Amino acid sequence: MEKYNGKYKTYLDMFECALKKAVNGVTHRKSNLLSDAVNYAVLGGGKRVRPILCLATADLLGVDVSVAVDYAVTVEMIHTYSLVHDDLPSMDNDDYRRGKLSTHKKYGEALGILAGDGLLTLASENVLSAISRNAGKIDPLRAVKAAKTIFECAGVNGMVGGQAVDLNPGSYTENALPNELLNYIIENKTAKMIQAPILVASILSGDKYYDELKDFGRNLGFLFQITDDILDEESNFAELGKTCGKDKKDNKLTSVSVYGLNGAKELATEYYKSCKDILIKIDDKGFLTDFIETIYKRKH
Ligand code: GRG
Repeated sequence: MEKYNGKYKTYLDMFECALKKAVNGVTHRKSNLLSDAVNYAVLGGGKRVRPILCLATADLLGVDVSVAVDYAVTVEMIHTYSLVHDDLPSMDNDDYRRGKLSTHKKYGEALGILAGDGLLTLASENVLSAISRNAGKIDPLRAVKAAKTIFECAGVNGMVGGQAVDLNPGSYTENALPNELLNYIIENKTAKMIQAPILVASILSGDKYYDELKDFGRNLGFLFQITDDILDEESNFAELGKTCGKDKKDNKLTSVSVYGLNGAKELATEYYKSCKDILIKIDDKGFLTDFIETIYKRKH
């Protein structure tokens, strides 16, 4: 466990340092409320699951982590923009996030929207700068493919598409069964942005274990969302740092509403086992196996 904690800290410190540099480099050119809102949203907490996945997978595949970290930063910026926008009154309407007021509650709705927009555009700027900066270290075509994968996972055929169906399930194919609809939402809204940082690492390595890692990211994405649904039902504000019990109150389609609490827990166990099986196939040296266990057993 000591070895795991040491590696985890190394990845996290490296990521936080790169993130701060990328955000401050732009937002502190001129201090204003928008800069404050962007900083508040992205530098104030978060589990950093996606960046850790990116760095750990890169490390496992022999990719230079100092190159991978720029992609980890881009993924986290996109992820954070999605949380900021998801909290808006027109979406999930949440007053709290990461244990504090959500960005629009702190800075007002317009700045909440703009902080999200700012993070999304900064994410593009960041990855494009990284491609040119690292041209000597990594084949630019590979670097472009990695960046494109992130935006595909985040866009209309990924997270944004999943969010649209989550907000309006009636817009999905007529007569879809609840579990089909749920799978579509989880696959797109959640799993694609878990897959993205893992696929980036594979692409940067020259596509090592690409298919296996794609499958791993999908299974882990489902595990992540199902544990989220269970926590929404069973946890509390002090643990989660956001309002709980909202899914039930808002009549949301979730793994708990479709399969029941015990059914959701069984499903989480199945996805966890599938993830572990894939990690054996790709010869994980232990870090990812321990990391996914923390996701399976997470309390926040
Ligand atoms: C607004 C385009 C758009 C999309 C929103 C991310 C999202 C899509 C909605 C947030 C609500 C939700 C339950 C999303 C599923 C993915 C998920 C569990 C996100 C929370 O990720 P964590 O737990 O958050 O990694 P932290 O704060 O730790 O980074």
